[in-house]
Amino acid sequence: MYRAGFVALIGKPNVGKSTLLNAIVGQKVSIVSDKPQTTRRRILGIATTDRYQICFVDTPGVHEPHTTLGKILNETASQALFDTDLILVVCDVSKPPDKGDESIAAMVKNALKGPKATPVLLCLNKMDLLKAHNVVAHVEAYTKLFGTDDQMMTTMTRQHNADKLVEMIVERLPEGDPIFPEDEVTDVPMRILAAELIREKALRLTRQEIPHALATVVDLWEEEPTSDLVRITASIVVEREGQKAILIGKRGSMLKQIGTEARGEIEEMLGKRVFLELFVKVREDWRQNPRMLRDLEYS
Ligand SMILES: Nc1nc2c(ncn2[C@@H]2O[C@H](COP(=O)(O)OP(=O)(O)OP(=O)(O)O)[C@@H](O)[C@H]2O)c(=O)[nH]1
Ligand SMILES: [Mg+2]
Repeated sequence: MYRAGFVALIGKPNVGKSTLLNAIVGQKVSIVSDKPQTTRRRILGIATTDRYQICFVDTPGVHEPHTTLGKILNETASQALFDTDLILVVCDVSKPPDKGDESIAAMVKNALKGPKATPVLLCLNKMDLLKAHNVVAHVEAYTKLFGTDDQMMTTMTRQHNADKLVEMIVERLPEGDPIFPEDEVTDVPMRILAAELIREKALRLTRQEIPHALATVVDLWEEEPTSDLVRITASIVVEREGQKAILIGKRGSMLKQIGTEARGEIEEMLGKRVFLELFVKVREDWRQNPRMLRDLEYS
């Protein structure tokens, strides 16, 4: 019997939700970085086989919000818990649960108040960083906090136990036909995926205090009718001149590298040649500005 359904991914920032989604979908649909709050929108990632279709909904990591953007991110995450077939809570098992995990447990509990008995499954990730003497205590603490013994320990960066986790997910999905066409992997428009890939490269290549203050947007997307060339103009938005200087780098070297790496992945994604032009703009306090957040399509 075919099984298909939606799986909401929920957890603190940086625990590996997007890594999990990409690993199981088998393609990068959600960007990954070692900085918290990498995911900023709801991202659908679809894994289809001849037995099942898992429709993952990746969400921003739930955190204590300090900005309007932060509040929008948390809201996006909590909405995903309603109207889903399974809640997959991702935790960093190398550390014991903290206040952040407690507030996620409260969110999950709240979402389960409705008439639908949505199953909850725990993915205890970053097993590679878990010390042997902490295994029992951490596993017990997480299963107790979320009120379920249904868990799988994983190392998603190496796809360790990913197949076992998939089987546990599939067992909990409703029987039914595929929801999306089998060749579809996401509902995120190419233009936004391209902007996200640029943001990923910028996050990865820059250090310092840039991450939260960085956004990317595609301003222009032109497909040449006579060739397979796509012309893309995009902006990287930061909050301060100092951040702009870091992103541009010495004689433009940083921006050039971001552009080269992003272009390579965008070309791969589109199967077309890409001409990518990048600009860096300073918009003070864009994370607090509802209009800017709308322009960036975060709300
Ligand atoms: N050691 C280790 N690192 C991991 C594992 N899974 C993910 N990571 C790393 O953890 C970091 C965060 O991964 P993401 O997938 O972006 O985390 P996220 O939960 O989506 O984060 P947000 O989008 O910010 O909420 C990246 O540097 C990953 O490479 C794992 O199993 N072990
Ligand atoms: Mg993420």
